[in-house]
Amino acid sequence: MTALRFLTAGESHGQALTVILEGVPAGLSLTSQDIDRDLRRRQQGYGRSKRQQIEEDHAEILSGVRHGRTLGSPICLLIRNRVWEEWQEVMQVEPGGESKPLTRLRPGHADLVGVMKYGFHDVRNVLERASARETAARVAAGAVFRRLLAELGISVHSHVIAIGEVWAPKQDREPDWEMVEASPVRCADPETSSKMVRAIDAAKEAGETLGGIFEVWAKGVPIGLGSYVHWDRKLDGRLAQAIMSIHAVKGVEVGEGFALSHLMGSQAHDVILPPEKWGSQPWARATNRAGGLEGGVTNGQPIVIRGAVKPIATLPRPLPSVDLRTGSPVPAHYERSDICTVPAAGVIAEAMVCLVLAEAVLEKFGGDSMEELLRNYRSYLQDIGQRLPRPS
Ligand code: EPS
Repeated sequence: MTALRFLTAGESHGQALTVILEGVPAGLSLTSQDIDRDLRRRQQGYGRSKRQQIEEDHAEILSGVRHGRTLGSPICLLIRNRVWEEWQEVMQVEPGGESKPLTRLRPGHADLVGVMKYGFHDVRNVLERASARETAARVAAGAVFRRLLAELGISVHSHVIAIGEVWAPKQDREPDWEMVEASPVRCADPETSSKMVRAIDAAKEAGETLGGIFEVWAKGVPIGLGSYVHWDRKLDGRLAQAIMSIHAVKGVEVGEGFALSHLMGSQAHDVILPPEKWGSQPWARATNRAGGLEGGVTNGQPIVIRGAVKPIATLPRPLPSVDLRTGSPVPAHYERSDICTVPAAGVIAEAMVCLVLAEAVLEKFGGDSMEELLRNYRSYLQDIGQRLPRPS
């Protein structure tokens, strides 16, 4: 049984999204503001659709929390869809309700595979759940896991390193996270940010969409999370799956990833420094090409993991397609769409990384209460000669 899990429910234009989290220890301080902060970050980013101006995502905590502390019981969160007002008839739960079936399939979305798989005649039955709206529920869950990790001194950030053809300059240093948060595209370099904004404007003008690459950093992660023993317990594999599960992600890279494959062995690894060179970091390394993971186990360096996002499939200037009902050639369906979701995808990836890390922490250290978890954690850190880092 996994130590931690969550289950989301909800359609994009249904009444609400919900998520149930199980396995969060008792005694963690949690308020809806902790969650709303991340929900807001997910909604931002240059190139988002009008939908984000309609919604003002807010998580109502329905269970599992009392007087600002978790109880150890399942936590149920609810995020209402403001659009529901206008979609009540189309999305009516009870029998009846009027809605013209959607039949013009969008290549690249789940439309075709979904209608075939479930035997539907109306693409709306697929797109309502396949929509990336579901990620609001994931981000809400991730914010709870982020709170848990913060108690252990672990923090998780993301930034955008490419949008379309525009790349941020390569840097070995940690990005300035305040600059990232201040950028409309979540990129720390102001010049690159402006270029990315211009690229999004040009794509919009052309009726196009744009993909890109985000990078997630997890800091303060102790050495020893994950496993080198079994394939399904390797933490790099679990992180990759979690990132790959995000809508429109088509590639995942850990540390220097693909670039390592072109180097000689002597150039590709992170030399272990002698203790006199450790500074504040135990088992310090000269570089972090492995992205904080060796043998499927965290090595105490920051975890660095990237996701490649394809341009989203709902195109303002639709691709040629086929009508599901008649079989005749038609342009694909279009209502409205984001031009670029890469900044938001980074925030969603933070949530997924928080889930995987919180799960790995609970597997290793256990505990029904935060007190018990922290006691176990401190004792491990003491054993390996490391102090609990301060959250940054
Ligand atoms: C999204 C809400 C959706 C889309 C988007 C993500 O809203 P609507 O369908 O009402 O415009 O903007 O969904 C997709 C990217 C997709 O491919 O389905 C959100 O809240 O993130």
